[in-house]
Amino acid sequence: MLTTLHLLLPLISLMLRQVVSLSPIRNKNSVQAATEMTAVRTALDEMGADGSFNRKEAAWRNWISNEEGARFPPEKDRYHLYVANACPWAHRTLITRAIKGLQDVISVTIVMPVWQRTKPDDPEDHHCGWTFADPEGKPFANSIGLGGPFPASYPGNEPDPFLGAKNIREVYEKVGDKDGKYTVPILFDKKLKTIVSNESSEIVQMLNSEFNESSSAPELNLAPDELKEAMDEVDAWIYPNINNGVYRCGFAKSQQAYDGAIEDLTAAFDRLEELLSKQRYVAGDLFTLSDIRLFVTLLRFDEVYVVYFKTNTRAVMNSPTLLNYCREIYQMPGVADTVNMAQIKEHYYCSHPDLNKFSIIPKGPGFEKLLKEPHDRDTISQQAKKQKLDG
Ligand SMILES: N[C@@H](CCC(=O)N[C@@H](CS)C(=O)NCC(=O)O)C(=O)O
Ligand SMILES: *[C@@H]1O[C@H](CO)[C@@H](O)[C@H](O)[C@H]1NC(C)=O
Ligand SMILES: *[C@@H]1O[C@H](CO)[C@@H](O)[C@H](O)[C@H]1NC(C)=O
Repeated sequence: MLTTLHLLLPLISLMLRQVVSLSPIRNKNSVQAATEMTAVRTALDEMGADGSFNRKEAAWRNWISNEEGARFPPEKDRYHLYVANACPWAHRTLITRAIKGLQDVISVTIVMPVWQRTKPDDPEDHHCGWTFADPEGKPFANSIGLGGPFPASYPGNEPDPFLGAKNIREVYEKVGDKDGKYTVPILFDKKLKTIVSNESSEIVQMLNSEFNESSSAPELNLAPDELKEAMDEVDAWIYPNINNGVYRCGFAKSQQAYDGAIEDLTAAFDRLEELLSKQRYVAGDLFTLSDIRLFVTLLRFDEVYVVYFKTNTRAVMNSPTLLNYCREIYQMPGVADTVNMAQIKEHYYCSHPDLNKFSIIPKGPGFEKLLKEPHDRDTISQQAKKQKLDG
């Protein structure tokens, strides 16, 4: 009994961290939830022994900017992305980088899919997180010693090229941050050896607008002024009910919480279907960052969320409208290269043993194959063609 508890407590705290880390910034309910759950670290913890208030260093929210004298100017080959294939927020930075043709301008390291202990030599420290490939490492099991064995490296996942960090936690620690949640994506400055930003919604805006000089698609604006209002409007319901809605279903710990989340998700799914049957993209006739944000969740929906997060009231493959919408985006130049469904599945199904003790990965419907078939979205709007996304 005691041993079971010992095993469970770190898992429960891991789960709480996960829920918090995936909470939306704008959703009121989740902000409340996050406040409750981050009680471990409040302003009171920032009081020094003498009663002084020592504010913790702010989260990493710097901007790469073209402006004269900027600390982070948009130089070619200066910046790096640390990402995970599974993480939807990291994925949107990869898609934006691809669509803006910045593959030769911003380098990338992809961490391993399955979370591992980040301080394996410290028996008191149970934190699990993103780890770099270790070509000499031994295969491992999940964090309760079951499942796997998972290889310690894959081709395409590499050790940390700059700091020699073993995991993402060490990247944060090496730039002086012992405080945070150790999240991806990270936009890293190779020159100043520091983190520029760890907030994907801001990273994608920088990639969209600050690298025109080295971008192969400088004229393509993924956040055009005339659609900004429409983007904010759709993001405001898509984010809490779809992007984060799937997590609210998956990490619910009461029937009541799940029932509320699945109802919101189902209604938003139907609303999307309706919207996209009349309109080519979520914010209007032009493809925007809001579509990238939606796509990363729809891509994971049938293979992961329907099963793992119990979002089984709907499926993308049963919705011709949403399936065709996903096909169009998947087929945009460079996007398919950013999709690694094997690692998406391996991460989710194997990183939270409390949801899937033995880390068995379900076979799934073969969703990615469906995305390679022709789409019918040209029939929806003519104006969208002008944007020349189809090459
Ligand atoms: N708001 C952040 C969220 C990033 C985030 O939550 N990443 C997750 C993976 S999808 C993570 O790295 N979690 C690590 C942890 O919770 O310890 C963004 O959009 O960049
Ligand atoms: C980013 O870094 C800050 C500072 O350590 C941390 O508090 C935060 O949890 C990290 N992740 C996100 C998504 O902000
Ligand atoms: C880069 O190009 C986009 C699209 O034409 C434009 O909206 C944006 O303002 C440009 N950025 C800069 C810094 O000039």
